[in-house]
Amino acid sequence: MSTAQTVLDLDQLCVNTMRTLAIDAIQQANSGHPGTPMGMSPTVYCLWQRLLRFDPEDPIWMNRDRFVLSSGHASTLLYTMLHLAKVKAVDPEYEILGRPSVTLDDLKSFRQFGSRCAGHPEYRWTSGVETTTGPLGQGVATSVGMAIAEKWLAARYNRPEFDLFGYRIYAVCGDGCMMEGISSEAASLAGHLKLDNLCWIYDNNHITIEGKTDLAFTEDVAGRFLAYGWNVLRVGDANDLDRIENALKTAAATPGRPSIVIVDSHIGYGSPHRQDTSAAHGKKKSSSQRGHTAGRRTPSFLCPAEFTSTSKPALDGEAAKRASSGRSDSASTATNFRSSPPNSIRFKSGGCRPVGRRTFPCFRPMRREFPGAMRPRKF
Ligand SMILES: Cc1ncc(C[n+]2csc(CCOP(=O)(O)OP(=O)(O)O)c2C)c(N)n1
Repeated sequence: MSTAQTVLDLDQLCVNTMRTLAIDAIQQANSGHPGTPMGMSPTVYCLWQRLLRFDPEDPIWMNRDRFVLSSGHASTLLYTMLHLAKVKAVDPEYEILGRPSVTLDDLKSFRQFGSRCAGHPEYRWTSGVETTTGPLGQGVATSVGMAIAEKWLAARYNRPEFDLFGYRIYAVCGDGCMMEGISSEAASLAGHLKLDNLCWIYDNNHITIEGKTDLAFTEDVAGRFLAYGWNVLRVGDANDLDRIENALKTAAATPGRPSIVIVDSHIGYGSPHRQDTSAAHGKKKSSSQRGHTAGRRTPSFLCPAEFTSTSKPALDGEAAKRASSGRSDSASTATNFRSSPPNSIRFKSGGCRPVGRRTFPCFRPMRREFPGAMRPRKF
């Protein structure tokens, strides 16, 4: 078998495993939203595998790309990705624990009390979740704040030859997010501020909770975003990894404007009776349908050996390689920065903190005393 063929097969295997694990988790919980994971697994996989600079071994590296799942109801899409990418867990003190963030057992306890796989993604509860999402529109709005934060950090601390910050923010959203006023306000601001570090990926499946979107939502989304000053890109087939990759790369290479990639997808893709219907949005599949979707009657929570091997990096190691090269670049940048700081910054003797107002921001973690609550630490 040629190398290209092997890569293709690994891509397909990973996408299908994301889909079947999502279905199984929802089936086991007897509740959840399978439609978007079925339709958008290829897009999310493509982003993580081919573009994202995110090292699963170090999910808190400060210059990592941020991934936001604004369609929080489709949380299994994120949990399966975190599981297959073998993202490591961190504790409330921001120490890497060595254990995976999302195990197969966590997926098996999806939507149960205390599970790492809560119904909607929760920040600081499941490592790799960058912000809590669920209320439609909230994730995309937060992503604009994140993009502003990155621009601020870069403007304040980057110097010629010392690029400490340069990460991108990706947010996956659906029709529900687009309908919310908050996403319009945030998108308008992002266009005004020319946030070219921001990319929204719009799951354009024409279906929402009540039925077809044209019951209530017929606006020209592309036209709206053009008017906001965004770079608008379109991918006509959510299963075409190369086109998705091209669009995301074009977005990353477009200066001076945020980008939106409109991906035409099929909700519940592969489900024999529910694809392209609102029934796929939030209903579990019958076990016979689950078997059909997978092309065979799979045992529950089947995870091929390619992804369970502990010695082999998940996702072909590409995401990790990209991030760890970025990490070592930024580590050496930081070292050089300290040893020979640019003229505009002076350091206290022996320390790495600049004097005067240009101190590095220090983001202390919040302590989670018990599930469901967060308390600020006393310093
Ligand atoms: C502000 C807000 N209103 C209502 C809901 C309830 N809700 C959850 S998912 C959903 C429909 C989302 O539709 P879409 O984004 O098209 O998702 P898809 O059907 O493609 O999965 C609704 C109304 C919510 N989560 N947030």
